Amino acid sequence: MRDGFVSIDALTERVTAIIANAGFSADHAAALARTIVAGERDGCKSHGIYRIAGCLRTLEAGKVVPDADPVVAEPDGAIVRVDAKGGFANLAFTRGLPVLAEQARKSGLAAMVINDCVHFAALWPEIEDITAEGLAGMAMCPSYATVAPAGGTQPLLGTNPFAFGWPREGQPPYVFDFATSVVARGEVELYRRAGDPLPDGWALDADGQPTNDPEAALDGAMLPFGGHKGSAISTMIELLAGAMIGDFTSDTALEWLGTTTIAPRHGELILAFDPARFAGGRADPRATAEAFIGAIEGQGARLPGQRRFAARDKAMNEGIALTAAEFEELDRLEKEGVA
Ligand code: NDP
Ligand code: PYC
Repeated sequence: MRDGFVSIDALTERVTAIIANAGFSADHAAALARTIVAGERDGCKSHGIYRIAGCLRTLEAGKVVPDADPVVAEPDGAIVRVDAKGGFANLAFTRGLPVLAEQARKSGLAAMVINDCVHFAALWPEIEDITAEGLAGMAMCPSYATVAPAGGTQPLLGTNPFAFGWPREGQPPYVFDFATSVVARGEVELYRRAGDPLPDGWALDADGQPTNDPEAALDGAMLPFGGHKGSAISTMIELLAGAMIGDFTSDTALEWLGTTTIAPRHGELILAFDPARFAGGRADPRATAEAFIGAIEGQGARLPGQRRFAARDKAMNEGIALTAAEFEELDRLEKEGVA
């Protein structure tokens, strides 16, 4: 087998089939495949096909409901609550999105609360769904305790992703989406697989000492980005998308799951804003934003999301580049599942 290219449609078909054959309902298989293939298409390897095995292992461990039918409750004011019923978050989000968008247009601001979901995914696909509605969006969730708070040495916070998007006319939205740890845990896992040392400042070993060994980092604690600042943002996510929505924080999520080798269960908080409603007719917020974003680009700075959108364009023209090892992994998953 050699490195090569696969079309987005062909990869989507293969990933959907692998997930459905493992026992997930057609709706879940489609929602999971969409997110995983989007990760590969956009050059986000830490949340691409490498995650398929984790999804299947989570099912094998009995820690995700493969045919969960998410229920969207009648909105409670601006709050749109979706009960994921123990299934992966992706389908729950898709079900809640039209109601979230409608409520955001009605009130200017709406929040989707997803409870009891299993979560492994990047957040930018959800954010792009919100900006496609002409709305600005934010999304955040805890994870399981793998990150020490700044000044501490033991895992307590999750890698807690935080994402934001702003809609733009005639071009891709402004989107950032990052782990509040120095990098996503998936990235450390990819270093471990490649046998490469971690850069300085990413992690501590189990004794609380700085380490460059990915194995020791996975057994120890990752570090928040930006020291006390990342630590505080990560804590905010524990409070808003854990405690406030009546769901697990990262420490209780790990307690419930007992391992970091499969996907964690917790909740997610997603906010949608209608910019025109917030501006109240004072100015055109989209035009002001364009001028501001243009000024950033005018300095030669790259925008977050730009690398991803360039990777997407390339993948749409040339197909998605996979290594021989990745093709072999897909073959193996097709033939044997995670056995
Ligand atoms: P990165 O550090 O790779 O990227 C974070 C963001 O910064 C991206 O929006 C990226 O844009 C942007 N960016 C990177 N470099 C630059 C630059 N030089 N100038 C401007 N912008 C830049 O991501 P992370 O490793 O922190 O996270 C990866 C993914 O992991 C995220 O999608 C996150 O949602 C996911 N994750 C999910 C978790 C979960 O529990 N579900 C937990 C933790 C992370 P671009 O993409 O264009 O490079
Ligand atoms: O990459 O940090 C991560 C992660 C944790 C849970 C899902 N993704």
